[in-house]
Amino acid sequence: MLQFLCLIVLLSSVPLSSCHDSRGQTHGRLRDGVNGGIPCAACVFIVGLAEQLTEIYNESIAQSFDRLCGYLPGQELQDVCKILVDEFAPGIIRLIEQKETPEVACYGVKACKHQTAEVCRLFTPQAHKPFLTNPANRVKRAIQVAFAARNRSYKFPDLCKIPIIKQICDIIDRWGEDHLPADDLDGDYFSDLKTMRGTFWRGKDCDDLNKNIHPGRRTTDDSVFDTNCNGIYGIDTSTGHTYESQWCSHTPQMGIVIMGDSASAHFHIPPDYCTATRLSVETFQNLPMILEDEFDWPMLSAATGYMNDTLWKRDISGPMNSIYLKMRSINRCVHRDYQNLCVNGADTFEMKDNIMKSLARVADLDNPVFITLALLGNDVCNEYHDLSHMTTPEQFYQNQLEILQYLDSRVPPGSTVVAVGMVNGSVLYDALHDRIHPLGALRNDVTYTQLYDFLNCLQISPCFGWMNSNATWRSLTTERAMNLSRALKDLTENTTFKNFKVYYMDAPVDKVLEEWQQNGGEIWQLIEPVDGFHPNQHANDLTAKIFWDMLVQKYPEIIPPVNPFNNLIEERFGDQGGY
Ligand SMILES: *[C@@H]1O[C@H](CO)[C@@H](O)[C@H](O)[C@H]1NC(C)=O
Ligand SMILES: *[C@@H]1O[C@H](CO)[C@@H](O)[C@H](O)[C@H]1NC(C)=O
Ligand SMILES: *[C@@H]1O[C@H](CO)[C@@H](O)[C@H](O)[C@H]1NC(C)=O
Ligand SMILES: *[C@@H]1O[C@H](CO)[C@@H](O)[C@H](O)[C@H]1NC(C)=O
Ligand SMILES: *[C@@H]1O[C@H](CO)[C@@H](O)[C@H](O)[C@H]1NC(C)=O
Ligand SMILES: [Ca+2]
Ligand SMILES: [Ca+2]
Ligand SMILES: [Ca+2]
Repeated sequence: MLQFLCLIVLLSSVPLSSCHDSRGQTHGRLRDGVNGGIPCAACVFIVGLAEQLTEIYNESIAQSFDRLCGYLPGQELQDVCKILVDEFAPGIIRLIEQKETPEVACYGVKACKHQTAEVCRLFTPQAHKPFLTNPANRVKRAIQVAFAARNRSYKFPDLCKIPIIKQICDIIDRWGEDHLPADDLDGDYFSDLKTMRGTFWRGKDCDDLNKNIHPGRRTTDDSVFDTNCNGIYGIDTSTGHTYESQWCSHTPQMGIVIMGDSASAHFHIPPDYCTATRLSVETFQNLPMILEDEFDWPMLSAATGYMNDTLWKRDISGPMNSIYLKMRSINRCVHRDYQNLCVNGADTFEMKDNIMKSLARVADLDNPVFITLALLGNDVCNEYHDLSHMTTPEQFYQNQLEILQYLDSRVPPGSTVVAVGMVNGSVLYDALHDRIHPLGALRNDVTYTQLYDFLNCLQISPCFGWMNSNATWRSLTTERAMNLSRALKDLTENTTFKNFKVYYMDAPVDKVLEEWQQNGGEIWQLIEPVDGFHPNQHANDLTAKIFWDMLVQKYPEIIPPVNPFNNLIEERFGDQGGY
């Protein structure tokens, strides 16, 4: 359970798959970090929350741990939680009772390890002993106190060996695999289950026993059945023709594909997970679904969103619009023809080595696609404290070229690819640095700067360069990102492909911020509060509108003409079977 409360999952925006990239680096399953890495962060967040609960409910720290375990969904998970608490509680409780900070308590039980010169700290001591003395001595003493509390040293257990947690680990293992639907009987890469890369990610397979029936299939004039899953089928008895041939077959239809990273998958951790005052037995109710979707919300995303937030009000809220919905409003025949091929932590290496192969399209049988290639930051974002782990412009060019060449071999003629440049992540620090993170909501004792420094101290940040209090690093990272964008622009301007035309577009971030501010908003309101890194629901909504407007203005030839039969389709087929 330690792994799953709150912020731990922030780290899932990093590569999870185990593979060697062409820089010869191994992507570990989760980054190792230093000073205890992820277990240390998990311990600090959980002890920090538990310690806040003691104040909120006027109870002992032991009672607060019980309370936290009781909030987890399912008896089995609660039982495991109690076992883990029993393992660590003696030392932690003694240290917290002595007014030590959550960090010192976690060093005490060896969840955090003193490996580098610094002691990694998150909270400003307020209800705790201030750090007047040498922090290293505090840590040494804490280890003795914790040991004395139970006469046995502490060791972080291998959580994935615990049966109920093993199930969760298995789900997480899937995150790094082939990015295909878990349940796809006919192997056409479409499914009729929602989570696990199912219909939340790609249009529903309306016949999962026939691989020739799926969203995006070009229709023939004579099929009475719904062979492309767009909810349009049958014969118009007044004319003797199928509705599909009358209203769709001769209109230009383009499916929507987005290939990118956590930003376009719409990564979001419910803020309640990290807010002590809001934790309750209801908080983690949707956790199973959220885990199965990799903490992503593609069905609410700027690229492929089609739902509203009413089902998950507690976890996520805000308006929704998407490129898919725009395309569908132009031609209702493309209903369900969307694919969100985004993976948390994806950079150009992972895209070319693995992710791009999850595209579902048959060049000679399917309709053309509109692909947005949006690898917005991970080529410069990782946990390492240096520039050498950032992709070079030459390598970026080469990777993107390989991706485009692969797409050329896979997409039907007449397709379109829009390659989006990198974002300027400097905005994150500028907008957030002195604001309070949800973990510090009770006592205003955690700013985003403190969170960034803490994650960097553990070397587990999803983006050392931009999530950094050092301005030199932020501008070096932006400079590299802009160089990569230039390389991509250069590539798109000097290369042609057989089956699609490729366009370059700057990431619409600046325009989104501008419009939001013009309407009286502030930039921090567009950023995910828990991770301080991703665009939130409002940003997704606005991005869809602005990206679409940019396309219409800059490249109007991309936008297909409106299907004159849309109204007839709506009248006859209603919601076309929904999703
Ligand atoms: C907290 O609980 C203790 C007893 O456990 C009680 O003496 C004290 O008055 C309570 N404080 C508040 C603010 O309720
Ligand atoms: C730890 O061991 C010492 C000496 O053996 C003993 O005095 C003490 O009571 C023990 N403490 C605990 C919590 O078992
Ligand atoms: C939101 O979705 C639900 C279920 O999909 C639907 O019943 C409801 O009408 C939708 N609300 C809005 C405002 O679109
Ligand atoms: C990046 O954004 C920051 C503001 O957050 C701005 O000061 C800087 O000039 C931008 N850099 C580039 C290259 O656009
Ligand atoms: C910021 O980072 C640069 C590059 O590592 C370093 O030279 C500089 O001393 C740092 N500045 C501060 C204020 O720490
Ligand atoms: Ca299928
Ligand atoms: Ca099928
Ligand atoms: Ca159909």
